Amino acid sequence: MDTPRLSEPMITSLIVESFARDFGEVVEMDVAVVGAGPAGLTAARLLASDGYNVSVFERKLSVGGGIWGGGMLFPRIVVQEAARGIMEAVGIRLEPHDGYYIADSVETVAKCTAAAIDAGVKVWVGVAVEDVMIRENDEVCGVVVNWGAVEAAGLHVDPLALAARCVIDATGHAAEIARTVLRKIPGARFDTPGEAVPGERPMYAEVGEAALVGNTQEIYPGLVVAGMAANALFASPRMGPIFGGMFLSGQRAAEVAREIVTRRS
Ligand code: 48F
Repeated sequence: MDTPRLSEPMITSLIVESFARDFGEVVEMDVAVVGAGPAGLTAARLLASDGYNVSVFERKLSVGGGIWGGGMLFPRIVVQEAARGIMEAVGIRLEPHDGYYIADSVETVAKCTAAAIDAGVKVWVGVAVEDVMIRENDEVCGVVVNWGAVEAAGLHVDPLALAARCVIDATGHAAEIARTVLRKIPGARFDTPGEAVPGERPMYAEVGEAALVGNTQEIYPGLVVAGMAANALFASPRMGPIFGGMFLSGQRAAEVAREIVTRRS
């Protein structure tokens, strides 16, 4: 076929129509994952591999969350044996060192993201989740989204709502979705210290990593917390640039989300 002359209106139409088609499939999802860090990307990939309709919403234009910067901008992360299989499943090369494994942070972001997309995850960058949807029983049943740029500019623009059988809060240290539920749903209480979001404890890698998978749970009907958000909820320590727990938490979040989707289908 001859290469067509470049038409700017055609380019615009292709972008708008392709976006509208794909976004139209997201108005009712199985699982909405908030945050494209290691926990969110892993949970989303595993759910999509099982055929679930999964989207990841990421406020920034870049995926990867806290992976990129490794430790203090040295672009390396460290994982433990338990997470080795999850990393190798997406093709990340690991350098072994006495039971620790070192990975390139840029490679980790690229391969986690590519594997998620290949599995069927839709990744929406520049989209912030600013609220959740509820029904009469006050259970979480969707997310409320707006452009990250609208949020950053402080513009008064109404958001759009997207239904989801399960929402995963993988927003990192801020645990934004869990905090929103506590703030906006009267009577919402979590089975956490103080029935609130106490926030993470200071650095203690051994304890923080050990707690993470257990902290990854359905904290409120329809809402799962994963990754650093889970440790923020249970006042568990931070762990810095050891990332095994984040991938394992993503894996656990996918298991919990499957049960929720089954229960609500
Ligand atoms: O912080 P982040 O990487 O979360 P994580 O998966 O991993 C934590 C580690 O990176 C690191 C660590 C390892 O020891 O402690 O911090 O728990 O990724 C969270 C992502 O969520 C996005 C945020 O921009 C980041 O990319 N995010 C946060 N709030 C929202 C959001 C929101 N309301 N809407 C959309 N995206």
